[in-house]
Amino acid sequence: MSELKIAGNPLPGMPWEERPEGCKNVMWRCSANPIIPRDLLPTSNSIFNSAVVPFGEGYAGVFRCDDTNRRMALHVGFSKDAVHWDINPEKLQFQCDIPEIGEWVYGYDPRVCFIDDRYYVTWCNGYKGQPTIGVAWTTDFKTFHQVENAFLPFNRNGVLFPRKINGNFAMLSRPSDNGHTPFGDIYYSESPDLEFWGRHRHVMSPAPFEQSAWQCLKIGAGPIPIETSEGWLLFYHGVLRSCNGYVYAFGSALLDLDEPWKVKFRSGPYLLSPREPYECMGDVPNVCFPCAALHDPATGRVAVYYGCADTVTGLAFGYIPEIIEFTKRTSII
Ligand code: BMA
Repeated sequence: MSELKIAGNPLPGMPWEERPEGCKNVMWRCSANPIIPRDLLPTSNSIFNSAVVPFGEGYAGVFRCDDTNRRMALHVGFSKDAVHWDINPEKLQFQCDIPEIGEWVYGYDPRVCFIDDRYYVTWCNGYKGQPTIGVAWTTDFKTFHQVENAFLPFNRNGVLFPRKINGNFAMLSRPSDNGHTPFGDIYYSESPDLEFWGRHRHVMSPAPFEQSAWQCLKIGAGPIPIETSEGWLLFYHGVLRSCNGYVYAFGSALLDLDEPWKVKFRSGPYLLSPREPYECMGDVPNVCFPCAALHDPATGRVAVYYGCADTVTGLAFGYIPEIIEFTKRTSII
């Protein structure tokens, strides 16, 4: 482990707090949680399941802001410190040359991924009212160019890898249905041009409940995977169905670098599960839903952004080497 290599640009100014005294957990919550309140915008009912990246001298992001009609929309935001955000009250409007694809229905749970020279946004996009994976790119977070939907409905949790694999764009996704899907495996697909997707591979299924119950109903990729010499570090959410409804927690996996559909290790215990009031109370109680991470390769620090109870946004910290060690030590594979 001492020779662990972590890819990525230096990010010494990223949000960070040391592990609180007495805390024995692998990841811990930011003391300022929830860092984004539900009503930051005059018209927002909730701001959660959102994506942030380093941009210019600071940070930019694409945020899921449901309005007080309870319509799901995406908004652009900027920040100097990645903790305090200015979110544009106007919703994000994509430019699209394909009229049928550009017809906005709804959008939610965005991810943002920098590849080569631009930022790609993927999100759950309503196409004729059914969920699939929308794709767009931007260089300036002002103009967003929407391209073809990646997959047929029904699909959610489309997460790009931060570099091409085998010469192709690569994406994880979670085929689903049009409701509150009570099943779900993670799949991998490749595309030479971000338009035609194929080479679909199965990555992983929910875990047997007697082995790891928090992830026994369905699973879905979270933030953009982080490249390390031990494999791609993937944070993913898992769902348990209790007598009170679904419970969303998250854990970690290590995927093979060249064949990322091969899972090398997968954590048995969760890293974070709803227990704070803002994770347990809200529009959908008991949800910790990670969609983005910032990390600094030199220090190994990682900050994970996660939606809390489908209402507000929280931040959790950890050290990548410790998370990798935990993933291997507790692996159910
Ligand atoms: C999923 C998505 C997420 C949400 C979660 C819990 O199906 O809708 O946006 O956080 O359910 O409600």
